[in-house]
Amino acid sequence: MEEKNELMSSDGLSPESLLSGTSVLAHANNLLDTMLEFKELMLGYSAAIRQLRTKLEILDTEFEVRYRRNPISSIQTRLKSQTSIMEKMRRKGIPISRDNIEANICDIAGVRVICSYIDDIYKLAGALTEQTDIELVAKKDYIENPKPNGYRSLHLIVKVPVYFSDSVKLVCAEIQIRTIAMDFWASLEHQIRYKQHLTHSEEISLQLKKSADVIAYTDQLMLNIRREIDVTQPEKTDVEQIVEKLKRFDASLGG
Ligand code: 0O2
Repeated sequence: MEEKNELMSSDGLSPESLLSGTSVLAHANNLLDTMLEFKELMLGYSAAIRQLRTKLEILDTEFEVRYRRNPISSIQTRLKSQTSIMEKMRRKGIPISRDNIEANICDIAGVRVICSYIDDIYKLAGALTEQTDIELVAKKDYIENPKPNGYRSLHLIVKVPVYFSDSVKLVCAEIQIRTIAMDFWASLEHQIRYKQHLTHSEEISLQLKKSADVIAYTDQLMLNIRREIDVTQPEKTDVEQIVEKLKRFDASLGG
């Protein structure tokens, strides 16, 4: 009897029962239930990404029709991988469960918006978070307060409603909004930091910080140039105004 107990697995199943068809099927069934629960969780995040992308694209089109200018250069989205989610939970020392993941990880749904100018970032962030169905949970302004390494970007944690056939769920998402120049810096810095798995030497950190400062200066310069052009536009003739309106009419409405 004692010998048999030693051979039992921690959940009380003997090797014989583990090998029996019914037990294997029961385990497979439980495993699939867990996997499907995870799939449903990710369905909400993936839907939130789609909702946010649509909202942002509508704002961009509105700008194009009204002002003949696109504030958004591109939108990138990503669903955090299962491995990254587990790794983040482990780092935070939180036991893994659906509820804990939902309550503690806000960036499973990630949307990155790349803008042309710094003022576009704030216009978009304002227009999006003022929408009545969007709840702003947190805002980190790394443009006003850049990270010590030079990282600049506006981060918003929002909740967006996702409608299913039988329920509505408020789903959390992280939106990073930055200029093309800020994105250029962040992408290369990310590659250098993560791909090479190196801690920067002080010299490299200094150079990265210096290049971030140059980029911030350039962003400001480009914004000043655009504003100067905006205010020094000569008065348009009647014909020019008609051509301008026709161009706005020609703007693609997407969809
Ligand atoms: P990935 O693969 O881009 O998702 P959190 O860890 O999110 O709970 P934290 O660290 O305060 O809390 O979040 P924060 O500061 O808002 O930054 C989260 C994300 O911003 C990162 O996600 C990066 O995408 C980006 N980020 C922040 N700091 C830097 C930086 O110094 N350089 C670069 N290139 N990106 C940065 P992940 O999860 O690290 O990676």
